[in-house]
Amino acid sequence: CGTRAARLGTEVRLVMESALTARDRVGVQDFVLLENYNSEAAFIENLRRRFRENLIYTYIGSVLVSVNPYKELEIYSKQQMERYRGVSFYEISPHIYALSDNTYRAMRTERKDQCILISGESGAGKTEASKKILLYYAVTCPTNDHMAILGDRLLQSNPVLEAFGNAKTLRNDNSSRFGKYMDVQFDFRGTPVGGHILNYLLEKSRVVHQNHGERNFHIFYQLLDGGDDDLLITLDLERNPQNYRYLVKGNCPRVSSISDKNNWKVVMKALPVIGFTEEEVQKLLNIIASVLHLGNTQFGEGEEGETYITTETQTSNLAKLLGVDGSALREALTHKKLTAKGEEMISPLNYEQAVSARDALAKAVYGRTFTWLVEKINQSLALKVTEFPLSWLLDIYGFEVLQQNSFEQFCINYCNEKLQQLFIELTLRSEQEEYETEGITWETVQYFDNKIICDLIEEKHKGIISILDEECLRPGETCDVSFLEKLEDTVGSHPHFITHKLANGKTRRVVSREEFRLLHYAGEVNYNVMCQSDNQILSHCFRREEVIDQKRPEMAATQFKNSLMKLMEILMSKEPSYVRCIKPNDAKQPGRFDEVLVRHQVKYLGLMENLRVRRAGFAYRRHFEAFLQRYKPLCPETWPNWHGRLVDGVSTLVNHLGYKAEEYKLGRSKIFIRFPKTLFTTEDALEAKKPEIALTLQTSWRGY
Ligand code: AOV
Ligand code: MG
Repeated sequence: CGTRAARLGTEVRLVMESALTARDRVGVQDFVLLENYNSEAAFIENLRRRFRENLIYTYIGSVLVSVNPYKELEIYSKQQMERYRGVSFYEISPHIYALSDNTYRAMRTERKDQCILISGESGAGKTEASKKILLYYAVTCPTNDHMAILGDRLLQSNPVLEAFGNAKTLRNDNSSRFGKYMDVQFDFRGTPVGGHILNYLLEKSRVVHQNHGERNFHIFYQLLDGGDDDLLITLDLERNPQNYRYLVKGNCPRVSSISDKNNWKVVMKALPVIGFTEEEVQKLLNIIASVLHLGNTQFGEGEEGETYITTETQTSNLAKLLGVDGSALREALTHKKLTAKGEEMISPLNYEQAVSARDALAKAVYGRTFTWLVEKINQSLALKVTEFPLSWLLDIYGFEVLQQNSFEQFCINYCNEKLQQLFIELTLRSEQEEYETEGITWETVQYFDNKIICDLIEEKHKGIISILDEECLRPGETCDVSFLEKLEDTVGSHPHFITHKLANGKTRRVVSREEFRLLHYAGEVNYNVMCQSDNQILSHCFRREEVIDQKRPEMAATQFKNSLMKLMEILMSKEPSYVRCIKPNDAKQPGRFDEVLVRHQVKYLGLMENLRVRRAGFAYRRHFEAFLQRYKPLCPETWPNWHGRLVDGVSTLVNHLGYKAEEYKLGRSKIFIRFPKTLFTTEDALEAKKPEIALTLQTSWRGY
């Protein structure tokens, strides 16, 4: 009874939110209830008001919009989780837990695979959102001793993946530098019983180079700061990150918001939980150390142009750590193996080539270690039985524009284009279907479809990726120039593609001769032509590696495109839920709401269109049963129980409430209400009735 009363108290408070004064202060909790839903200014004002009150979540129908608070809020406790368990979306203030719970229940009752798509630009809060969802599942789902271990592993895999796959960038102190697609499997009781992670394109170039103000992957700094003296001696490492060439490029060894020492402890505790033996942990650390040593390997040039290693001790230690023969390693760093006419030939590398080979090796070693790490985690989460429904979670890197944008930014932004496409297709489609199945006339809404940009990138033979592939397969080092020329020939007239050349023969200043610009849905980005030699991402990260493997490469961009296509296919077959994350300011500070920045995101995320589609005439819809359950106290004929058909109950109720014909429509299973005002009046009436019905509620209120 006490809990009920508490819940009722909460309900009263929440319903209060819909009263006019509260609405003025904190805005509406669902944008569809905005009076002026066509106004972008009203939309942003609503976001701003809620943000000021620390209400970072707002709905657009079933889409959750989240604004990064950049501070810890007391809204993620276990008690909060309990509040959201089994409670319908609209009855309680918006929360990532409500979305998690709804998805979970939909999966159980409808037995359909679900997926939660989290999008937003770098630093908007995607990874934090994904962690909150996982935590919600791990804490609230029914479990037993065995499954508790799995929940623990799911949670513990996060700090490990973040240590190896995240880094401090200018936009986010804990930026994901890989895409993560995680699924959690549940059994018929709703207990999580297995999981799997797919990772996409780790930004390997970061291992050897970081922009100013950025860092390498966290794990390097964690090891140097947190590892005890004995460990560092074994690994032949010094504590100061500034001693390592791979860690000094960004000139940013410390980040005030990050404790490398504490995080190191967390990672070391997590590794055994996710199944790493002591020996494997040691191996892992050896590899991390060896990457640092590799970075410090220096070369000299002999009289005849041959290259030799000047840092001998380093190389011997390196060989020891990697468990390989010292002379073989020396040779690998200074020579290349060619196979011509079936014969193997060894030829020396010049200085630049040796430096490149060293960096390529470092990236390859790190990249493969990361893949191995994900495999290990997957083994520890693996499930034996497979027919149960799944809940998927997609957290990718957000759209980003850097000073210098190269192949990796291209892939990251392309990935975001695809997700946006999916969002457009699925929200519009499902919305349209809803009106159709309910027999309600559908009004078309104009929106920007970014398919045109996806096509520009991925179309067969004519898209940028195809052209890139062709160019990179050509022998010779001058592919950057010919790549740009070919792009101009093929896609030069595309409205979303720009180079320095203007149609009148003049030169455009905002794009240099080595760049092309894409007008993405989220903004304009200049990309370096990607085979460029000082960038070398493609030629090193992929070509050379692949050549070492003696395989003909399937080009990186195409590989990435194909894996994205597969991902989209998987996602299309699921029931999607969306979290749209917004970054309130670029300074990573709490309490700051930069309107220009927010407006830009609201625009490109298509939130206004989303809202318009959602409204398309009706602000609000609810299943007959839920509507009746909530408002039945307002009509003597439906209170305390209605025994007839649901639709008749709803009809009786709204007649009693005096709804006019133009205010609502009854579909096949739902009531559609045209104006927010109607709903607010009804909510206010319910509010006024609360004290009177409170006593009765203790026995009949189901806590909707
Ligand atoms: P991202 O995943 O969207 O960026 P994160 O989830 O890493 O962004 O969020 C960036 C930072 O914002 C976090 O490290 C937190 O400090 C803060 N933050 C985000 N959400 C919350 C929240 N709900 N409560 C408190 N602080 C939060 V990227 O991976 O860069 O695209 O690539
Ligand atoms: Mg992230």
